Amino acid sequence: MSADHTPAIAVERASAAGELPDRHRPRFHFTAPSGWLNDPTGLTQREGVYHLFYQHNPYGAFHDRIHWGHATSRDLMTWTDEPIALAPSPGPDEDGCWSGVFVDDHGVPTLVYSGHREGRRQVGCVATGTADMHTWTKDQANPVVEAPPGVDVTEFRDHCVWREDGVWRQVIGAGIRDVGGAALLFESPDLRSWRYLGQLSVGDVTGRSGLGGPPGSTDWTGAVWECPDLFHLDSHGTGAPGTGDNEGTDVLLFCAFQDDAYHPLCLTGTYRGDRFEPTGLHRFDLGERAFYAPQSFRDESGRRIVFGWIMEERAQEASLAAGWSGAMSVPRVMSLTDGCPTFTPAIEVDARRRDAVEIVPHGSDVTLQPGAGLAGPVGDQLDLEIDLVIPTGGTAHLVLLASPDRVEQTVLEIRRVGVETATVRLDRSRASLDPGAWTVERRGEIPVDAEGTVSVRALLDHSVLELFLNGQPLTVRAYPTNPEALQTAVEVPAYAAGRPGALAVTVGRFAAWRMEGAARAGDLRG
Ligand code: DQQ
Repeated sequence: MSADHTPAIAVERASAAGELPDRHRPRFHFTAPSGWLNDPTGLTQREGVYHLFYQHNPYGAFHDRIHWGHATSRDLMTWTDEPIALAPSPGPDEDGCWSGVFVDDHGVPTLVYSGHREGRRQVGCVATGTADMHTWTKDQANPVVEAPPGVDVTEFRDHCVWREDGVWRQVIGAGIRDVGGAALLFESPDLRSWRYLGQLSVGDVTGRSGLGGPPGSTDWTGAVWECPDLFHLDSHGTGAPGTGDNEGTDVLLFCAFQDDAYHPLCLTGTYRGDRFEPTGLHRFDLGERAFYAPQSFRDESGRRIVFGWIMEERAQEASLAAGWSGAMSVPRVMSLTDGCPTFTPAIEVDARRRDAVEIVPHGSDVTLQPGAGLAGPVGDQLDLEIDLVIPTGGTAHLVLLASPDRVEQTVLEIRRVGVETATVRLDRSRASLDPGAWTVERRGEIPVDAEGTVSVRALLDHSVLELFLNGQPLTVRAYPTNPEALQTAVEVPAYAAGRPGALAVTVGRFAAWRMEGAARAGDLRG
């Protein structure tokens, strides 16, 4: 730890000691010891130890003077706080050390990140670490990469760096005026001197070319791409760009940003030479900004693991009063199903399950007629697995965080609109009586098989809801005011789209667990 970082650690430890109680704070999702957390950065696993760096303001629950927090884990769930890795200091990152990645530079732990100065465009910086990854030294050569001259760049930040054919390559997120978001490609022999190679991929701010929808739509590719992440994914596993054979797909993940857009998307296609040729565009999480700035890495077992920043969806005053803001998602394993990205919580999440309840055991189908429901467990720190069989035209509701009087409740509506398609609608209109809590609805489509099976995995962790619907994630926040808003249920509405004639739904399985808390080692809050 260099001298200019030391005061920040002192602040961090002091604040952690005086943690404020807040029942909306998640327990098994990672949060900063105190203050602000946003993007996951520098994700890696080395000699069995997972490293989670994250965008962090230790001075308060708001985005300012961003540091790199650091935590380590052997199981992806129980984290130990490490010294803050990077803090702003006079020079190209004097107002913030923004997002970036970890790379192993011939044995030297190295961070590539965006230096931020107020009122200026971000620049690429490098810091090297000691073998224990506790002390990081910013490179004298910083900034090492800047926006390329001759390109009308509106924004320029965030890095994905890999080694290919004996040289380093990286893409940096950008916006090109009147064109759209872009991933700009660079090459370097030493991580210090970078040559601009061109646009690896570029979006369409108008949405007219067929790449994504028009402005305002959930797959609009936006004016700026933040947090680009490029990798290969196939049925055998995953690897760095350029490592795949003809099987599988290359993936370019990015966050569409600016104006109405604020959502992660991913392109599938082919990375070849200096270009990425897209064949498909996919939403990365149906919850829009609730799961933002995802970053992935290949762990030592060969899995493609993704973490994302689960931002707050309540008034900022509430976060300031609580003294914390932002949670990390659970680790998600990304794979391909019929060429489309699908996600499941990493198996390590299951290790937190306690007190199993089989409300509908596997194989003993329960048919719910219109107007009927099945009560689930009571709680806000739960893991639910529910298999539904919904007939074409049928609808099921998953009710979460409901108060006994149903004044507050969060409802996921699943409608099978076609033989192989279902729509989901997350209704938060009654999620909370707190006027500062967001009520905006979330919508999307999920694939279903010919039988109409919808497998739901629901992770509830106080205000954090991470839902996986046939492998499609939907992340959302809910902050009910009633501490008894803990009820869960599966229900079939009596009316289909406001008219009689709703269809029965079969519950093939409904299992539930209480989830053990303690995202932080030694935290015994349960
Ligand atoms: N967060 C970082 C940026 C990035 C943004 C700043 C995405 O590097 O573009 O904290 O949430």
